[in-house]
Amino acid sequence: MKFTTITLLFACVLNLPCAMAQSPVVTPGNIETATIGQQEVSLKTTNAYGSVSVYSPSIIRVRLDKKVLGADFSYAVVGKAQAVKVQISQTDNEIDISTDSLKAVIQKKPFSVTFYTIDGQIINQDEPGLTTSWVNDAVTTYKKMQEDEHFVGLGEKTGNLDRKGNAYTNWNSDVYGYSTMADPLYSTIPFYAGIHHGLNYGIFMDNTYQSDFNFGASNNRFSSFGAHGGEMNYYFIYHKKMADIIASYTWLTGRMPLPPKWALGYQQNRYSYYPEAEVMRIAQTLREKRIPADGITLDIHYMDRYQLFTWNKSRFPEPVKMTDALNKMNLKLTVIVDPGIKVEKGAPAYESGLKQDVYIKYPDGTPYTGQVWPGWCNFTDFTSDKGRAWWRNQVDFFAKSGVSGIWNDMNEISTWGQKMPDNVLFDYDGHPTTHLQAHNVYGLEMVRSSYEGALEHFKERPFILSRSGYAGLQRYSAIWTGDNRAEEDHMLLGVRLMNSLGLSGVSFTGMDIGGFTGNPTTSLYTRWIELGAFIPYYRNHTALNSRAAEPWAFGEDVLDIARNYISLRYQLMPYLYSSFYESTQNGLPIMRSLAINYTFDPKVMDATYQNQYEFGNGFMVAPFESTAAFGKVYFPEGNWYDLYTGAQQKGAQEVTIPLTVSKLPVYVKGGSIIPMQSLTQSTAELPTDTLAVHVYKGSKANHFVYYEDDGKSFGYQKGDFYKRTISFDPDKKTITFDKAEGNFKTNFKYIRLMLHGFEQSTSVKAGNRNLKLQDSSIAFLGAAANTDPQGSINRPDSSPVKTVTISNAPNNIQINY
Ligand code: NBV
Repeated sequence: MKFTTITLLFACVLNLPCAMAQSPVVTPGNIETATIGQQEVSLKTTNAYGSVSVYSPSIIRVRLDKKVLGADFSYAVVGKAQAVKVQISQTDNEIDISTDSLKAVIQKKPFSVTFYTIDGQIINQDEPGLTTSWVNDAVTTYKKMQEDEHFVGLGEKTGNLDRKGNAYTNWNSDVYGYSTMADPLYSTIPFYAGIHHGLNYGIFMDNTYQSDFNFGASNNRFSSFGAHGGEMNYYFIYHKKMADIIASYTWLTGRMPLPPKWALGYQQNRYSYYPEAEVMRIAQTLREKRIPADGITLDIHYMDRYQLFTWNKSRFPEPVKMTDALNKMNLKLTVIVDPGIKVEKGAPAYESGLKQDVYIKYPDGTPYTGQVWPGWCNFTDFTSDKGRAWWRNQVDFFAKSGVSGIWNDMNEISTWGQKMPDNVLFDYDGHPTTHLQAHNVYGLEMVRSSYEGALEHFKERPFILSRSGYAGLQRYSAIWTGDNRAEEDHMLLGVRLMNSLGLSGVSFTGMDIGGFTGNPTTSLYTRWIELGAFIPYYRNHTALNSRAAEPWAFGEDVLDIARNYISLRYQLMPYLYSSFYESTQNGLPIMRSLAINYTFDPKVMDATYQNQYEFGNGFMVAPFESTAAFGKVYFPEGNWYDLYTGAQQKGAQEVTIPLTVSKLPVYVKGGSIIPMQSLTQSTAELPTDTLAVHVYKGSKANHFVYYEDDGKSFGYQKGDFYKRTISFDPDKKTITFDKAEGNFKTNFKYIRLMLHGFEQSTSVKAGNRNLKLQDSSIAFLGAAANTDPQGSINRPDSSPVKTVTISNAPNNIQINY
């Protein structure tokens, strides 16, 4: 042993081939110098440069590179480092960095980092033997796998909710009809959370190169994250609660802006509705059949030979007239855009892009030309100011046509699923780079351009939808899960994809209801459209050659059921819109994996229950294959109510339930406050002036922030909103309506209290008046079934309630029961 070392050293001194120096794996080695600042430690190690800095009391950032750290630049991070009270001290062996909520200990020889709680529990630590290392340009950080550690997140990833035992790659890809195990899919969100010993933490690696994550995939030693180039740059987030980790992550990468209310309504798509007469037929049928709806979407056939910023004049001779007619029916039009600009001499968009030099190029200065719909195309460099400005101007074309939403497709960047050359150059906002670094942010920067263009040119709040993206995409766009299949397990996979996106900061998510490729069975379609009522973006879409998938395409029975659930969605609009508002404030998703509120309950990681989710703070949805006759549901702690019958269920129980195709299992958490309105056919239609406030008796105090505004303008940013907190306190036996904030005049003059589970109560006290409670019942699916002249196959269940109507006074109302 000794002999070998001496020989090696000797060889190195003599400048002979030196095995140690040539190790293909380079680690940082020992810390040689450490410069300690206010809240940052800059490091020089044997083989690397680094910095460990406090970003907020709960976020510590680690950067490492083999060369001197470059300029700080990110497409994802918008939160600015806060001035924080930090204590930094060092000994010969380590440097300690402490905030009020966490502590990082940097070991000097060799460099490695461990994160602790303030009371000294290890939250996360570098794997001591592996730490961070480079293989050529690829950098990876290895974390010690903690005993019984589980992992969630990473955005749009297939597989189980619990990522343990699997590895994933991020390289945005066009994956037509992907399998339920495919990886990667369309978007990249390098953020995940680890859970062990009653602790949870988040790690966001901000690196846009192809990246890899390994959560103990065929290894029993570590979890790891790394990228094929660039520096190691990660943010470590610690809070006691998962919800706060998501709040910190979305503070860092931004939150969803308040969408227009119409985007929360039902959207009818297909690839493709044309010509205009067909679009109007769909619109009229929705209204005639009393299927509430807010939007119709046009796919690629609206364009002239797939050329962007054109209308096919024979199919759509008068687009403005059409959008006017649709708008009069309270239906908004969303149109698709792809990034590829057809190379065609004389075509206005192509020529102006060329003149303004906005296309991505090869190193020899010629534009990169790839094939998509229109044939050979050039592609805008959305990572340049110039490219984005050009695109923003083009968006005026849609504003002038009366379009309300922009659907960004193929933005992975997809060139017919072919590999795009590595040597295509991008501006990367003044940090010129190749396709290798820019690929994963192309979609993000495209939707940024569409969003900013729409802000400039649309009169009202725009709706932007994307297929691809990178961390932070929620600032500009909703996302849907691409070309799924009309298969049972794909429907359930879609739920997990959206739950995972929600855990990763993206709240506004959807999937193609009914499946994009293939044809769903009648029962699958039925279950899927029911589920859609409990999905943030409710989009029915199908491929070019599949059979019709409008709610009336599967017969009268299915139409009834679809109408029931879409109508329920519209009655829930006050609850849903308030939940969206909440998400704009704290980043919490609308679809919440049980890992958010019941993080440490081991049942949540059990694959049997991994598809269950909360919808907002009050509902729990249990999706099952449409073919199953029975299903197992896990009820977490607390008490639960069957939405339809009001039947009560104690929490912390696994229960087998019978299933019917006509009903989606939905439960309400005890303590929930759920505002509802009368049925409307679109979000633009005014409901009656009574807001139904459902309160479900539970043993824990709860509150709900009710939010209302005009649903379309930016007035809310100047105070034109109506916001009030409604609280339920089981100890004091009170339901309190706080004073409303904001200048918006609420639509609701009355509040109808709907009390569930309050069997013993006969009256309430509002101010000093005693009011008698009426015994009543509510059928959540009934209202729609009753409007069906054929009668419904779905015998509406009903749930017993105690009700009383009070005036919606703008001051404090206190009610005792
Ligand atoms: O534009 C056509 C389709 C679209 O309907 C679908 O939703 C996208 O995911 N698009 C993909 C292009 C490729 C279809 C084979």
